Formats: sequence, C-alpha cells, structure tokens
Amino acid sequence: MSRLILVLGDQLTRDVAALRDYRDGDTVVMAEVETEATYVPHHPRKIAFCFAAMRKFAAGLREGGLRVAYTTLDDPENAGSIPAELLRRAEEHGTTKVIATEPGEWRLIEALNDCPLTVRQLEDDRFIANHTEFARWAEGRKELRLEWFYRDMRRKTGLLMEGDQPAGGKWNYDHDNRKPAPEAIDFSGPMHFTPDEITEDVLTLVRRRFGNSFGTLDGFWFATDRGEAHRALARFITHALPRFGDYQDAMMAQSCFLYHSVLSVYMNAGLLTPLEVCRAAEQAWKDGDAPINAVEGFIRQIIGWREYVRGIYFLQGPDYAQRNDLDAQRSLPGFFWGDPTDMRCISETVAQTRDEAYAHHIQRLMVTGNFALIAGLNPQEVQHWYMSVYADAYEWVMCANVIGMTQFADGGIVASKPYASSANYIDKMSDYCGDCAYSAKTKTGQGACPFNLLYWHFLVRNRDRFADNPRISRVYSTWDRMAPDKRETILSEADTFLNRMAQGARV
Ligand code: FAD
Ligand code: DLZ
Repeated sequence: MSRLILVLGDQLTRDVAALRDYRDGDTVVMAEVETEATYVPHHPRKIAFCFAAMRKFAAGLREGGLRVAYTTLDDPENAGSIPAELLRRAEEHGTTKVIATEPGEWRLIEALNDCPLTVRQLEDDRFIANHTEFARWAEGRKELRLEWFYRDMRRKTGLLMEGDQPAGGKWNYDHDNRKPAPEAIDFSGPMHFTPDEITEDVLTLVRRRFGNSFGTLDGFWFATDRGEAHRALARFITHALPRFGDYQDAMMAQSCFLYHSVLSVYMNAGLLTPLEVCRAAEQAWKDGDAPINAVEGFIRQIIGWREYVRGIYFLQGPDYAQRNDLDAQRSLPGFFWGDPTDMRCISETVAQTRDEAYAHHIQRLMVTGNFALIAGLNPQEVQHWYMSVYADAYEWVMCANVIGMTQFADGGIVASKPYASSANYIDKMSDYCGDCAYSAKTKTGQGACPFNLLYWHFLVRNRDRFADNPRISRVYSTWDRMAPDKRETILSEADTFLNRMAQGARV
C-alpha cells in the first residue's frame, strides 16, 4: 500500500526521517493550516517565513521527482488542521498509512497519536542527542547542569576537540565573553533577501489573514530556502563570528543584532542543520579567522544549550509547560504588546521584537524574562507571549528557556538560581539606561528604576524558597543589614508600582 509522508513547516530538510523513508508510489503531504497558524497569535513574519519556505521546499521536492500534495491556506478544500488534512489526503489516495517525523511539540504529537489513521512517528534525528541518550544522561543525576551535558556533546561530535581534550585547553571560554555594549559596531546585521514571487504571494496572504496580529510584516527579509540560508550563514561566519564572543551579552538600542547570527529561525525550520553551522564556525577557527572564545561560545549555544533545552522538554513531558512552582499569578501588562512604558530597556526590546520578530538571548533573558520573573507574571502567560512574538519560537526550544531558565517555574531543574537582577546588570551591559526616564542608580524615591524595587520584592516574597540556596543566600544577608525604614520603602514602592501596572497606568 502506498503511504502518505508528512512534512511539517519546521521539517524542511531533504533528509528528515520521514522523507528518507519515501518510496515510489508514496505522496508527500504538506499543508498550510489554520490550527498551526493560530494556536498562538504568531508574529506575521513567522507565518510568512514558514509558508514561503514550505512552498519553496515543496517545489524542490517536486523537481526532484517526488509526488507532493500541497495545500495552501486559502485552498477551499483545506481541512484546517494537520490530522484533518491527512484524513482528506488518505481518502484521496486510498491509503491509511502515514509516515511522520516526530513533531517538536507535545500538542501535535498527541494530535497525530489521536488521528484515526496508522501514523508512524519516526524520531527526529536532526538533533545531536536523541531522547534515549538524553534520558540516559539525566538518569540518577541530582542536578541536570548544562556543562556536563555539553562536554559529552563535544566528545560525541568531535567539535573543538584535540583527541579527548578540549581545543585550546579549556572547555568553556565564557569568562572572556562578557564585554559591555561598545560605542559602535562594525557589522551591519544579518543578510537581507528581497522577497521572490513565491514569497510576495505569501506576504499578500499573510497581510490579509494575519495583518492585525502584533508584528510588522513590511520590509520582510528572511531567507526562505536552503541556498539563501547558506549565504546568511557564510556572512555571519565571515563578518560577525570573530566578535560574537566578546559582545555576546551586550545590548544596544541602535543595533538589535550586534554580532549575533540570527540563524535560529533557519535551523529550527530545517533550512540549516546544527552540525553544518557548527562545522562552519569550527573551520573559521582552524583557518585562523575567528578566535577560540567566539567559536567555542557559539558552538556551546548550539550543541550545548539548544540540545539541552530540547532534552529537558521531552524528558519532563507535556505537563512541564504548566509548571508554576513560584505561584506567580500577575497578568502580562499591555507594554509587552507595545503599550507605552517609561522603562527604556523594555520599550526598545518590545519595539524591536514587533519590527523584526527577533531579540537576542540576553534581551529575552535579562530584560523581558527578568522583568516577568521579578514582577511575578504568570509563567504560562509569559510563555504564550514568547511563543507569539518570535520567528524562531517552537515549544521544544522555548519551554525550558521560559518555564525553566527565566521564570524558575520548574523549581530549579534548568537554573541553579533564579535569573533575577536589579537595574545594575542592564546598566552595565547595555546603552539603554542613559536615555531612560528612570535612573538605574536610584534605588528608591523619585526616578528609581522599577528593576531595583522589584528585585528585592521578588527575593523577599520568595524568601522561604531561596534562603537556603547557597548561590543567593548572601543577598538575604545584605537585605537584613539594610535599615528597616529603607526596606519598608523598597517594598511599599514596589507594591505601588505593581498596583499601577495592574491598573494599566503608564509605568
Ligand atoms: P545566537 O546568539 O547567534 O546563538 C547561536 C544559536 O545558538 C542560536 O541560533 C540558537 O540556535 C542557539 N541558542 C542560543 N541560546 C540558546 C538557548 N538558550 N536555547 C536554545 N538554543 C540556543 N531560541 C529559539 O530558537 N527559539 C525560541 O523559541 C527561544 N525562546 C527563548 C526564550 C527565552 C525566554 C530565552 C531566554 C531564550 C530563548 N531562545 C530561543 C534561545 C535564544 O535566545 C535564541 O536561540 C537566540 O536569541 C536566537 O538568536 P540567534 O540565532 O541570533 O542566536
Ligand atoms: C509554525 C507553523 C505555522 C505558522 N504554520 C504551519 C502550517 O500551516 N503547517 C505546518 O505543517 N506547520 C506549520 N508551522 C510549524 C508547526 O507549527 C510545527 O511543526 C509544530 O509546532 C511542531 O514543532
């Protein structure tokens, strides 16, 4: 019996597991569907990227001689969801058998399991560590810390290894990678691509159907096929990678990309594989074109963090996304969706997110993530926001970053201490604070930065949870040494701020 081969919008790799299984008589099924386009209100750039890349990938498969049944979103026959499309195509092609590559979200894995066809979900082997390997690594460990997992991935891939030793003598060059924002940078950002005819059609469709969602579609420049994504990779390796390490943690109002790669959107969709990206970076180091601190730092993000957060997501199961161990219940304020705020770090990050569907890691972690944590925003609302606004957003990579790393809502599986910070960190690493209505240096009273107030408010309201954590217990001694009236002022000003924020006042 011939079979249907399902290829999802983030599985656009020619040798993804299901496609490797293709044989004569099979039909590849690809579908733009309402459920995937609306299960969160995705940034229109993400939808446009996804549909354009899907259409071009399907065209490439046809050129390669494969039979493809492709459904566009506005096709009157469109059944509206992936399982419904499979049922429709199964009837059309007289089959009940489907070969799929396991989706990156429990939601869709479960929907395929519930589909009344015989759906075989093959492991997605575009990753370096498979589920069994990660589970074996995690088994019996008291703490699932990245560093040990990362070293195993270095050994497994041979990346930056000299025999069984790390190249350069050190596993990790993080200490060299903490330079604050420079005055100016000499990289003009990722490669931009002019939309071709296929992409223009998609842009028209997305503007019509999703034009009211948060996010700007004008000036769309993403790569939408493998060839373009390769050119974007080459530009990054030559022009940005050498300084990637130095300014990895810096933030600049004038340059949202700094020396970052902006390759997550392509890797997550399958246009680039993580290993080819890492090998290109390693080659730059071997050729003497990029220093070890930059190359090691970059490779660690991919074979370390990217693999690790996926491992945690699948190990913890579907309930992980619902964790709220600090019982944080405040609603997401309107300024996450563009309402005006006087906190310049947030207004710049949100504006750039609206315009580019992008923010780099430290903006996500130390600006929006940190604010959400210390303000006690509900982690599920926070996750919904991140899922809605970034072009690289998928639950397998988002969840451990939000629920674990930034919100400590998993009780410390990912982070050994909460990533809570006062204004000091943002002031040191960015150029946001200089022109801000608030003062990073002011702790209380007129003009005090809300991050300074909320930082202590967070620590005090969660004291039972963190007082015994050796990584932060010291800050409680600092708090206890403060004059009682100062402590009272901090807490009451933080309460006032939170109440005003809840009422929708401009803060
Ligand atoms: P670069 O700085 O150039 O880094 C290179 C690559 O390393 C990235 O492309 C990415 O593939 C990988 N990487 C770096 N850090 C991480 C990390 N913490 N977890 C996983 N991969 C990492 N990344 C996503 O791909 N999708 C998401 O939905 C996502 N959500 C996030 C939410 C929060 C709250 C935080 C703190 C981080 C999130 N990240 C996510 C991780 C990281 O912020 C992005 O991968 C990165 O900003 C993408 O930009 P870039 O390609 O320029 O990365
Ligand atoms: C992100 C996305 C969007 C917006 N639309 C589609 C779609 O219409 N059809 C499709 O096959 N995939 C889409 N995707 C990617 C899926 O949401 C993704 O495969 C799942 O979230 C699992 O990672």
